[in-house]
Amino acid sequence: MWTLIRYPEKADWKNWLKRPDSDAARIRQRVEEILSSVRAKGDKALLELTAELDGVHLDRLALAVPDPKTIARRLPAGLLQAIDLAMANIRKFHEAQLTDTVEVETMPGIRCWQKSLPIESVGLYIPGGSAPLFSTLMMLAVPARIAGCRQLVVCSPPMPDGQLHPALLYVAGVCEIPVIYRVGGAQAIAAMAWGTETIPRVDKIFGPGNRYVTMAKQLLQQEGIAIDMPAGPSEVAVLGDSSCPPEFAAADLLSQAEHGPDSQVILVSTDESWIQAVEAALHTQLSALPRQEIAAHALSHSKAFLMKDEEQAIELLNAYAPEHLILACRNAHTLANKILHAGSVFIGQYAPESVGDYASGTNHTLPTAGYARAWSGVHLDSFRKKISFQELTLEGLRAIGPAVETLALAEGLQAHQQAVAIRLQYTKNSC
Ligand code: HSO
Ligand code: ZN
Repeated sequence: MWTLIRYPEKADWKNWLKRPDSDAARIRQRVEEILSSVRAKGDKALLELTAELDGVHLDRLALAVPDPKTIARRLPAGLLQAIDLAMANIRKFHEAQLTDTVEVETMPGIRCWQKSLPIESVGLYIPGGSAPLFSTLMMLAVPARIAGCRQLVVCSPPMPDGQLHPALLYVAGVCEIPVIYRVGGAQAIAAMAWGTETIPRVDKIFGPGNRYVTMAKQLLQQEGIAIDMPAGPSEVAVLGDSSCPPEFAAADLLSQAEHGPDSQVILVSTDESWIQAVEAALHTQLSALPRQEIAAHALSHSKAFLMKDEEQAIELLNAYAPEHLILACRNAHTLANKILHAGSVFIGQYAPESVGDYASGTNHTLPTAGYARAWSGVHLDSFRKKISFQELTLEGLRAIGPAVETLALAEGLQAHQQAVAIRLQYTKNSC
Protein backbone atom coordinates (compact mmCIF):
# COMPACT_ATOMS: atom_id res chain seq x y z
CA MET A 1 0.00 0.00 0.00
CA TRP A 2 1.00 3.66 0.02
CA THR A 3 3.41 5.52 2.28
CA LEU A 4 1.69 7.62 4.97
CA ILE A 5 3.56 10.86 5.60
CA ARG A 6 2.59 12.67 8.80
CA TYR A 7 3.05 16.43 8.93
CA PRO A 8 5.83 16.65 6.35
CA GLU A 9 8.36 19.46 6.73
CA LYS A 10 8.03 22.02 3.96
CA ALA A 11 11.66 21.55 3.04
CA ASP A 12 10.87 17.90 2.23
CA TRP A 13 7.72 18.48 0.14
CA LYS A 14 9.57 18.61 -3.15
CA ASN A 15 11.12 15.26 -2.46
CA TRP A 16 7.87 13.61 -1.39
CA LEU A 17 6.01 15.00 -4.38
CA LYS A 18 8.53 13.91 -6.99
CA ARG A 19 7.08 11.81 -9.81
CA PRO A 20 8.88 8.53 -10.43
CA ASP A 21 11.30 8.98 -13.29
CA SER A 22 13.22 5.74 -13.48
CA ASP A 23 14.66 4.53 -16.74
CA ALA A 24 14.39 7.88 -18.57
CA ALA A 25 17.76 7.40 -20.30
CA ARG A 26 16.89 3.88 -21.49
CA ILE A 27 13.47 4.99 -22.75
CA ARG A 28 15.00 7.90 -24.62
CA GLN A 29 17.53 5.62 -26.30
CA ARG A 30 14.87 3.15 -27.40
CA VAL A 31 12.62 5.93 -28.69
CA GLU A 32 15.50 7.42 -30.68
CA GLU A 33 16.06 4.01 -32.30
CA ILE A 34 12.36 3.76 -33.17
CA LEU A 35 12.30 7.28 -34.60
CA SER A 36 15.30 6.68 -36.84
CA SER A 37 13.85 3.42 -38.08
CA VAL A 38 10.55 5.15 -39.03
CA ARG A 39 12.44 8.00 -40.67
CA ALA A 40 14.50 5.60 -42.74
CA LYS A 41 11.92 2.95 -43.64
CA GLY A 42 8.47 4.57 -43.31
CA ASP A 43 5.54 2.13 -43.47
CA LYS A 44 7.84 -0.91 -43.52
CA ALA A 45 9.23 0.12 -40.11
CA LEU A 46 5.71 0.67 -38.76
CA LEU A 47 4.57 -2.79 -39.82
CA GLU A 48 7.72 -4.41 -38.41
CA LEU A 49 7.43 -2.57 -35.10
CA THR A 50 3.74 -3.47 -34.81
CA ALA A 51 4.69 -7.12 -35.25
CA GLU A 52 7.58 -6.87 -32.79
CA LEU A 53 5.99 -4.74 -30.06
CA ASP A 54 2.27 -5.49 -30.34
CA GLY A 55 2.61 -9.03 -31.67
CA VAL A 56 0.23 -8.22 -34.54
CA HIS A 57 1.16 -9.01 -38.14
CA LEU A 58 -0.60 -6.65 -40.52
CA ASP A 59 -0.28 -6.31 -44.26
CA ARG A 60 -1.47 -2.72 -44.21
CA LEU A 61 -1.90 -0.03 -41.61
CA ALA A 62 -5.04 1.72 -42.78
CA LEU A 63 -8.43 0.44 -41.69
CA ALA A 64 -11.46 2.04 -43.33
CA VAL A 65 -14.07 3.24 -40.85
CA PRO A 66 -17.49 1.78 -41.71
CA ASP A 67 -20.66 3.81 -41.63
CA PRO A 68 -21.57 4.46 -37.95
CA LYS A 69 -25.01 2.89 -38.47
CA THR A 70 -23.33 -0.37 -39.51
CA ILE A 71 -20.95 -0.39 -36.55
CA ALA A 72 -23.76 0.54 -34.17
CA ARG A 73 -25.22 -2.94 -34.76
CA ARG A 74 -22.08 -4.44 -33.20
CA LEU A 75 -22.41 -2.43 -29.98
CA PRO A 76 -24.82 -2.89 -27.07
CA ALA A 77 -27.61 -0.31 -27.11
CA GLY A 78 -26.62 0.93 -23.64
CA LEU A 79 -23.07 1.63 -24.74
CA LEU A 80 -24.27 3.50 -27.84
CA GLN A 81 -26.54 5.69 -25.74
CA ALA A 82 -23.72 6.37 -23.29
CA ILE A 83 -21.33 7.35 -26.09
CA ASP A 84 -23.95 9.63 -27.63
CA LEU A 85 -24.66 11.29 -24.26
CA ALA A 86 -20.95 11.80 -23.58
CA MET A 87 -20.30 13.22 -27.05
CA ALA A 88 -23.23 15.61 -26.75
CA ASN A 89 -21.86 16.98 -23.46
CA ILE A 90 -18.30 17.23 -24.80
CA ARG A 91 -19.72 19.06 -27.83
CA LYS A 92 -21.69 21.48 -25.62
CA PHE A 93 -18.74 22.34 -23.40
CA HIS A 94 -16.33 22.83 -26.29
CA GLU A 95 -18.80 24.75 -28.47
CA ALA A 96 -19.22 27.17 -25.59
CA GLN A 97 -15.52 27.92 -25.99
CA LEU A 98 -16.08 29.40 -29.47
CA THR A 99 -15.26 33.03 -28.78
CA ASP A 100 -15.93 36.05 -30.95
CA THR A 101 -13.16 37.79 -32.84
CA VAL A 102 -11.43 40.33 -30.58
CA GLU A 103 -11.41 43.78 -32.16
CA VAL A 104 -10.14 47.05 -30.64
CA GLU A 105 -9.46 50.57 -31.92
CA THR A 106 -6.29 51.21 -29.91
CA MET A 107 -6.07 54.84 -31.15
CA PRO A 108 -8.15 56.80 -33.65
CA GLY A 109 -7.33 55.35 -37.07
CA ILE A 110 -5.65 52.20 -35.72
CA ARG A 111 -7.77 49.08 -35.70
CA CYS A 112 -6.38 45.79 -34.35
CA TRP A 113 -8.13 42.45 -34.37
CA GLN A 114 -7.45 38.81 -33.77
CA LYS A 115 -8.97 35.91 -35.60
CA SER A 116 -8.94 32.21 -34.70
CA LEU A 117 -8.27 29.74 -37.47
CA PRO A 118 -8.24 25.96 -37.32
CA ILE A 119 -4.98 24.07 -37.41
CA GLU A 120 -5.38 22.34 -40.77
CA SER A 121 -4.11 18.85 -40.06
CA VAL A 122 -4.08 17.28 -36.60
CA GLY A 123 -2.83 13.89 -35.44
CA LEU A 124 -4.84 12.16 -32.74
CA TYR A 125 -3.11 9.39 -30.84
CA ILE A 126 -5.47 6.96 -29.13
CA PRO A 127 -3.78 4.61 -26.66
CA GLY A 128 -4.66 0.94 -26.81
CA GLY A 129 -2.72 -1.67 -24.96
CA SER A 130 -4.46 -3.13 -21.93
CA ALA A 131 -7.54 -0.88 -22.33
CA PRO A 132 -8.66 0.66 -25.66
CA LEU A 133 -9.43 4.26 -24.74
CA PHE A 134 -12.12 5.14 -27.28
CA SER A 135 -13.16 7.93 -24.89
CA THR A 136 -9.92 9.70 -25.83
CA LEU A 137 -11.12 9.85 -29.44
CA MET A 138 -14.32 11.57 -28.23
CA MET A 139 -12.19 14.07 -26.29
CA LEU A 140 -9.98 14.90 -29.27
CA ALA A 141 -12.10 14.49 -32.39
CA VAL A 142 -15.15 16.40 -31.13
CA PRO A 143 -13.26 19.66 -30.41
CA ALA A 144 -11.13 19.22 -33.56
CA ARG A 145 -14.32 19.14 -35.63
CA ILE A 146 -15.81 22.15 -33.80
CA ALA A 147 -12.57 24.07 -34.40
CA GLY A 148 -12.86 23.25 -38.12
CA CYS A 149 -9.68 21.21 -38.60
CA ARG A 150 -9.62 19.90 -42.17
CA GLN A 151 -7.79 16.62 -41.64
CA LEU A 152 -7.95 14.35 -38.59
CA VAL A 153 -5.27 11.64 -38.73
CA VAL A 154 -5.97 8.99 -36.12
CA CYS A 155 -3.48 6.33 -34.99
CA SER A 156 -4.23 3.59 -32.48
CA PRO A 157 -2.57 0.22 -31.82
CA PRO A 158 -4.55 -2.78 -33.07
CA MET A 159 -6.06 -5.41 -30.78
CA PRO A 160 -4.40 -8.87 -30.86
CA ASP A 161 -6.66 -9.91 -33.77
CA GLY A 162 -5.52 -6.90 -35.80
CA GLN A 163 -8.89 -5.15 -35.48
CA LEU A 164 -9.90 -1.97 -33.69
CA HIS A 165 -12.51 -1.77 -30.96
CA PRO A 166 -15.98 -1.22 -32.52
CA ALA A 167 -16.62 1.69 -30.15
CA LEU A 168 -13.50 3.40 -31.50
CA LEU A 169 -14.80 2.88 -35.04
CA TYR A 170 -18.22 4.20 -34.05
CA VAL A 171 -16.82 7.41 -32.54
CA ALA A 172 -14.60 7.86 -35.61
CA GLY A 173 -17.60 7.35 -37.89
CA VAL A 174 -19.72 9.90 -36.04
CA CYS A 175 -16.83 12.38 -36.27
CA GLU A 176 -16.52 11.72 -40.02
CA ILE A 177 -13.05 10.24 -39.80
CA PRO A 178 -12.73 7.94 -42.83
CA VAL A 179 -9.74 5.85 -41.77
CA ILE A 180 -7.77 4.85 -38.67
CA TYR A 181 -4.13 3.80 -38.89
CA ARG A 182 -3.39 0.72 -36.83
CA VAL A 183 -0.15 1.70 -35.21
CA GLY A 184 0.74 2.70 -31.68
CA GLY A 185 3.67 3.80 -29.53
CA ALA A 186 6.52 6.12 -30.42
CA GLN A 187 6.38 4.82 -34.00
CA ALA A 188 2.86 6.25 -34.47
CA ILE A 189 4.00 9.65 -33.23
CA ALA A 190 6.97 9.63 -35.62
CA ALA A 191 4.71 8.64 -38.52
CA MET A 192 2.35 11.57 -37.90
CA ALA A 193 5.23 14.01 -37.39
CA TRP A 194 7.03 13.20 -40.65
CA GLY A 195 4.44 11.38 -42.70
CA THR A 196 4.99 8.01 -44.37
CA GLU A 197 3.75 6.46 -47.62
CA THR A 198 0.28 5.97 -46.12
CA ILE A 199 0.11 8.19 -43.04
CA PRO A 200 -0.17 11.91 -43.73
CA ARG A 201 2.10 14.38 -41.97
CA VAL A 202 0.25 16.58 -39.49
CA ASP A 203 0.82 20.04 -38.02
CA LYS A 204 0.12 19.15 -34.39
CA ILE A 205 -0.04 15.90 -32.43
CA PHE A 206 -2.52 15.26 -29.62
CA GLY A 207 -3.18 12.48 -27.19
CA PRO A 208 -1.92 10.76 -24.09
CA GLY A 209 0.27 7.71 -24.04
CA ASN A 210 2.87 5.75 -22.16
CA ARG A 211 6.36 7.03 -21.47
CA TYR A 212 7.58 6.02 -24.95
CA VAL A 213 4.81 8.01 -26.60
CA THR A 214 5.48 11.01 -24.37
CA MET A 215 9.21 10.84 -25.03
CA ALA A 216 8.58 10.66 -28.79
CA LYS A 217 6.32 13.73 -28.61
CA GLN A 218 8.93 15.65 -26.66
CA LEU A 219 11.79 14.70 -29.00
CA LEU A 220 9.77 15.55 -32.09
CA GLN A 221 8.68 18.85 -30.60
CA GLN A 222 12.34 19.83 -30.68
CA GLU A 223 12.19 19.32 -34.45
CA GLY A 224 9.35 21.80 -34.78
CA ILE A 225 6.20 19.67 -34.61
CA ALA A 226 3.59 21.12 -32.26
CA ILE A 227 2.21 18.91 -29.48
CA ASP A 228 -0.74 19.32 -27.14
CA MET A 229 1.31 18.78 -23.99
CA PRO A 230 3.86 16.40 -22.53
CA ALA A 231 1.19 14.15 -20.95
CA GLY A 232 2.59 11.19 -19.02
CA PRO A 233 1.22 8.63 -16.56
CA SER A 234 -2.18 9.55 -15.17
CA GLU A 235 -2.56 10.97 -11.66
CA VAL A 236 -5.17 12.06 -9.14
CA ALA A 237 -5.00 13.84 -5.81
CA VAL A 238 -7.91 13.69 -3.39
CA LEU A 239 -8.37 16.18 -0.57
CA GLY A 240 -10.93 14.77 1.83
CA ASP A 241 -12.39 14.81 5.28
CA SER A 242 -15.02 12.96 7.31
CA SER A 243 -17.83 14.73 5.43
CA CYS A 244 -17.08 12.30 2.56
CA PRO A 245 -17.60 8.55 2.96
CA PRO A 246 -14.11 7.00 2.85
CA GLU A 247 -15.41 4.47 0.31
CA PHE A 248 -15.93 7.30 -2.21
CA ALA A 249 -12.35 8.50 -1.88
CA ALA A 250 -11.01 4.94 -2.10
CA ALA A 251 -12.99 4.34 -5.30
CA ASP A 252 -11.61 7.55 -6.85
CA LEU A 253 -8.04 6.63 -6.00
CA LEU A 254 -8.51 3.18 -7.52
CA SER A 255 -10.10 4.60 -10.66
CA GLN A 256 -6.85 6.31 -11.41
CA ALA A 257 -4.59 3.54 -10.09
CA GLU A 258 -6.14 1.02 -12.49
CA HIS A 259 -4.87 2.99 -15.51
CA GLY A 260 -1.34 1.66 -15.23
CA PRO A 261 1.34 0.51 -12.82
CA ASP A 262 3.01 3.92 -13.11
CA SER A 263 -0.17 5.91 -12.27
CA GLN A 264 0.13 8.17 -9.24
CA VAL A 265 -2.51 8.63 -6.58
CA ILE A 266 -2.27 10.94 -3.62
CA LEU A 267 -4.55 11.40 -0.64
CA VAL A 268 -4.41 14.52 1.50
CA SER A 269 -6.31 15.12 4.72
CA THR A 270 -6.07 16.73 8.12
CA ASP A 271 -7.81 13.75 9.72
CA GLU A 272 -5.71 10.65 10.35
CA SER A 273 -8.61 8.39 11.25
CA TRP A 274 -10.30 9.29 7.95
CA ILE A 275 -7.09 8.41 6.07
CA GLN A 276 -7.08 5.05 7.85
CA ALA A 277 -10.71 4.47 6.91
CA VAL A 278 -9.88 5.23 3.25
CA GLU A 279 -7.02 2.74 3.43
CA ALA A 280 -9.31 0.03 4.79
CA ALA A 281 -11.83 0.72 2.02
CA LEU A 282 -9.04 0.57 -0.54
CA HIS A 283 -8.09 -2.93 0.57
CA THR A 284 -11.67 -4.13 0.31
CA GLN A 285 -12.37 -2.55 -3.08
CA LEU A 286 -9.00 -3.50 -4.55
CA SER A 287 -9.51 -7.18 -3.97
CA ALA A 288 -12.65 -7.14 -6.15
CA LEU A 289 -11.10 -5.33 -9.15
CA PRO A 290 -10.23 -7.17 -12.34
CA ARG A 291 -7.19 -4.91 -12.76
CA GLN A 292 -6.11 -5.28 -9.12
CA GLU A 293 -2.54 -6.16 -10.00
CA ILE A 294 -2.04 -2.96 -11.96
CA ALA A 295 -3.81 -0.86 -9.31
CA ALA A 296 -1.83 -2.45 -6.47
CA HIS A 297 1.40 -1.64 -8.25
CA ALA A 298 0.36 1.98 -8.70
CA LEU A 299 -0.66 2.21 -5.03
CA SER A 300 2.71 0.85 -3.92
CA HIS A 301 4.43 4.08 -4.95
CA SER A 302 1.58 6.39 -3.97
CA LYS A 303 1.30 8.54 -0.87
CA ALA A 304 -1.10 9.73 1.81
CA PHE A 305 -0.31 13.04 3.48
CA LEU A 306 -1.57 14.02 6.92
CA MET A 307 -1.49 17.81 7.08
CA LYS A 308 -1.70 20.18 10.02
CA ASP A 309 -4.49 22.35 8.59
CA GLU A 310 -6.49 23.10 5.46
CA GLU A 311 -4.18 25.90 4.41
CA GLN A 312 -1.13 23.63 4.41
CA ALA A 313 -3.10 20.97 2.57
CA ILE A 314 -3.96 23.39 -0.23
CA GLU A 315 -0.38 24.64 -0.38
CA LEU A 316 0.86 21.06 -0.74
CA LEU A 317 -1.64 20.37 -3.52
CA ASN A 318 -0.61 23.51 -5.39
CA ALA A 319 3.01 22.41 -5.08
CA TYR A 320 2.06 19.01 -6.54
CA ALA A 321 -0.01 20.50 -9.42
CA PRO A 322 -2.00 17.29 -10.04
CA GLU A 323 -3.57 16.29 -13.32
CA HIS A 324 -6.89 15.69 -11.51
CA LEU A 325 -7.84 17.10 -8.14
CA ILE A 326 -10.90 15.97 -6.21
CA LEU A 327 -12.07 18.18 -3.35
CA ALA A 328 -14.24 15.83 -1.28
CA CYS A 329 -14.38 17.94 1.84
CA ARG A 330 -16.36 20.63 3.64
CA ASN A 331 -16.12 24.02 1.94
CA ALA A 332 -15.03 22.34 -1.27
CA HIS A 333 -16.43 25.15 -3.36
CA THR A 334 -14.58 27.86 -1.43
CA LEU A 335 -11.38 25.85 -1.41
CA ALA A 336 -11.57 25.44 -5.18
CA ASN A 337 -10.87 29.15 -5.51
CA LYS A 338 -7.55 28.64 -3.78
CA ILE A 339 -6.38 26.07 -6.32
CA LEU A 340 -3.70 27.59 -8.53
CA HIS A 341 -2.24 24.57 -10.28
CA ALA A 342 -4.26 21.55 -11.46
CA GLY A 343 -5.38 20.10 -14.78
CA SER A 344 -9.04 19.62 -13.82
CA VAL A 345 -10.83 20.06 -10.49
CA PHE A 346 -13.76 17.99 -9.22
CA ILE A 347 -15.76 19.72 -6.51
CA GLY A 348 -17.70 17.89 -3.82
CA GLN A 349 -18.26 14.26 -2.98
CA TYR A 350 -20.62 13.71 -5.92
CA ALA A 351 -18.02 14.63 -8.54
CA PRO A 352 -15.87 11.56 -9.12
CA GLU A 353 -13.07 11.90 -11.65
CA SER A 354 -14.75 9.25 -13.81
CA VAL A 355 -17.47 11.69 -14.86
CA GLY A 356 -14.84 14.03 -16.30
CA ASP A 357 -12.94 11.11 -17.82
CA TYR A 358 -15.99 10.17 -19.85
CA ALA A 359 -19.03 12.29 -20.01
CA SER A 360 -19.54 15.57 -18.12
CA GLY A 361 -18.17 17.58 -21.05
CA THR A 362 -14.73 18.67 -19.82
CA ASN A 363 -11.67 17.29 -21.59
CA HIS A 364 -9.72 14.40 -20.11
CA THR A 365 -6.47 15.14 -21.94
CA LEU A 366 -4.69 17.01 -19.16
CA PRO A 367 -1.19 17.99 -18.09
CA THR A 368 0.52 15.53 -15.76
CA ALA A 369 3.86 15.50 -13.94
CA GLY A 370 3.43 19.02 -12.57
CA TYR A 371 3.04 20.60 -16.03
CA ALA A 372 -0.27 22.03 -14.80
CA ARG A 373 1.83 24.89 -13.41
CA ALA A 374 2.12 26.27 -16.93
CA TRP A 375 0.05 24.12 -19.32
CA SER A 376 -3.70 23.79 -19.81
CA GLY A 377 -5.60 20.65 -20.64
CA VAL A 378 -6.85 20.20 -24.20
CA HIS A 379 -9.57 22.74 -25.03
CA LEU A 380 -11.04 24.21 -28.18
CA ASP A 381 -8.15 26.61 -28.77
CA SER A 382 -5.71 23.70 -28.68
CA PHE A 383 -7.02 23.04 -32.20
CA ARG A 384 -6.86 26.65 -33.35
CA LYS A 385 -4.23 29.28 -33.84
CA LYS A 386 -4.70 33.01 -33.79
CA ILE A 387 -3.69 35.57 -36.38
CA SER A 388 -3.53 39.22 -35.44
CA PHE A 389 -4.47 41.89 -37.97
CA GLN A 390 -4.13 45.67 -38.03
CA GLU A 391 -5.31 48.38 -40.36
CA LEU A 392 -4.22 52.03 -40.18
CA THR A 393 -5.54 55.17 -41.76
CA LEU A 394 -3.19 58.05 -42.54
CA GLU A 395 -4.57 59.79 -39.46
CA GLY A 396 -3.63 56.72 -37.40
CA LEU A 397 -0.10 56.59 -38.81
CA ARG A 398 0.41 60.28 -38.14
CA ALA A 399 -0.70 59.81 -34.54
CA ILE A 400 1.46 56.79 -33.79
CA GLY A 401 4.40 57.42 -36.14
CA PRO A 402 6.56 59.65 -33.90
CA ALA A 403 6.43 57.13 -31.05
CA VAL A 404 7.42 54.27 -33.35
CA GLU A 405 10.28 56.31 -34.82
CA THR A 406 11.57 57.15 -31.33
CA LEU A 407 11.41 53.51 -30.22
CA ALA A 408 13.14 52.26 -33.38
CA LEU A 409 15.99 54.77 -33.07
CA ALA A 410 16.39 53.92 -29.38
CA GLU A 411 16.95 50.30 -30.41
CA GLY A 412 19.38 51.38 -33.11
CA LEU A 413 17.15 50.06 -35.90
CA GLN A 414 17.08 52.84 -38.45
CA ALA A 415 15.32 50.93 -41.22
CA HIS A 416 12.37 50.48 -38.87
CA GLN A 417 12.24 54.23 -38.27
CA GLN A 418 12.53 54.83 -42.02
CA ALA A 419 9.48 52.67 -42.80
CA VAL A 420 7.38 55.18 -40.87
CA ALA A 421 9.29 58.33 -41.82
CA ILE A 422 9.07 57.67 -45.56
CA ARG A 423 5.30 57.41 -45.44
CA LEU A 424 4.89 60.54 -43.37
CA GLN A 425 7.22 62.36 -45.75
CA TYR A 426 5.30 61.24 -48.86
CA THR A 427 1.97 62.23 -47.40
CA LYS A 428 3.04 65.48 -45.75
CA ASN A 429 0.69 67.57 -47.83
CA SER A 430 -2.31 65.25 -47.95
CA CYS A 431 -5.13 65.67 -45.56
N1 HSO B 1 -8.06 9.31 -16.59
C1 HSO B 1 -7.52 9.26 -17.93
C2 HSO B 1 -8.57 9.36 -19.00
C3 HSO B 1 -9.43 8.15 -19.14
N2 HSO B 1 -10.01 7.49 -18.13
C4 HSO B 1 -9.84 7.51 -20.27
C5 HSO B 1 -10.77 6.51 -18.63
N3 HSO B 1 -10.64 6.51 -19.94
C6 HSO B 1 -6.49 10.35 -18.11
O1 HSO B 1 -6.87 11.54 -17.66
ZN1 ZN C 1 -9.33 7.60 -16.16
